[in-house]
Amino acid sequence: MKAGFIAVVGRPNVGKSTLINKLVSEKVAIVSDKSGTTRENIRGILNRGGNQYIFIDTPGIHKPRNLLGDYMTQNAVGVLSEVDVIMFVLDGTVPVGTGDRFVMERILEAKRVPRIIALNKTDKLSDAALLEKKAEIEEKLTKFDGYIEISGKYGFGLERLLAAVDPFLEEGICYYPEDMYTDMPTYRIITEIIREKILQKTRDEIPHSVAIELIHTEQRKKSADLFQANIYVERNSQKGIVIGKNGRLLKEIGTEARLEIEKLLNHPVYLELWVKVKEDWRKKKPFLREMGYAPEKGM
Ligand SMILES: Nc1nc2c(ncn2[C@@H]2O[C@H](COP(=O)(O)OP(=O)(O)OP(=O)(O)O)[C@@H](O)[C@H]2O)c(=O)[nH]1
Ligand SMILES: [Mg+2]
Repeated sequence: MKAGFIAVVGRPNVGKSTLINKLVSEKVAIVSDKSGTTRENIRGILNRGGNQYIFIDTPGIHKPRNLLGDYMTQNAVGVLSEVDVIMFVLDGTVPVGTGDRFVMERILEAKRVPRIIALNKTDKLSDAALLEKKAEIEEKLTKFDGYIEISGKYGFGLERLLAAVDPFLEEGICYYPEDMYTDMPTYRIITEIIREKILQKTRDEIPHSVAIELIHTEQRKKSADLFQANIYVERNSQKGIVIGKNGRLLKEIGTEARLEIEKLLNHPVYLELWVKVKEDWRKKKPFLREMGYAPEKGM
């Protein structure tokens, strides 16, 4: 048995969470087309051919503008020295930019561990574009220990990704039971599912301004489980948007989240949602802690 921790890092929105879900064939992390979807480190575990790969999905590394942003970037940067391999994910559909270089600098500052570049979203690139991209990366970024071309969305190149990681796994060790694919507690998966539906249906500042708190749960054998959750936004105007005309949007969010939670639990569910305003909560430490965004949490 060989096992190891692989930090999956990069700018926001490059496809880290999509990649990890594909690798472990389970929805471990929520995904959206908005930057800043992932807010904390999440482990996705893959057991394959006697190897245990523990992928750590991380928030997109960026220059923070509030305490939540600090927390997110600290989570991601904090794992860089603790893992066996760093997988630096780039979005192949956009030029290599200052955001990528900012991530690279954080990687280079960390304790020396093997570093691999994974060029993602290659399903959108022609062979010629792939060659150009490789040259651009060689020119603009420091040389790493490996370079692979992948598509997390469609699952291209994942065998090569695992093969690139294999030499750095540790012999004779196994960290998790074989049937475990994440360390996320169920209540957290549930609040994340609700947040994902809101992210997918709103835009501008709202995706960044939402936090979910599970306030009451009742597990019942013979009838549907009950989950009650608060959706926090930062302003009154955002509350109106999330609720929508005649409560339509909130209802849609609730239905989609409920269906997914039922699938997760394999049990019928009642989901009750309330939208509440907590002014500027992303700048308020006590509230961040209440929402589980507590700085002392590590890898
Ligand atoms: N075409 C294409 N799109 C992809 C691929 N991987 C991810 N995407 C899309 O890119 C967007 C961002 O994906 P995420 O997986 O949420 O990205 P992330 O890096 O985890 O983003 P943050 O959590 O915000 O840092 C989504 O719209 C995905 O569908 C890919 O391989 N090909
Ligand atoms: Mg993510």
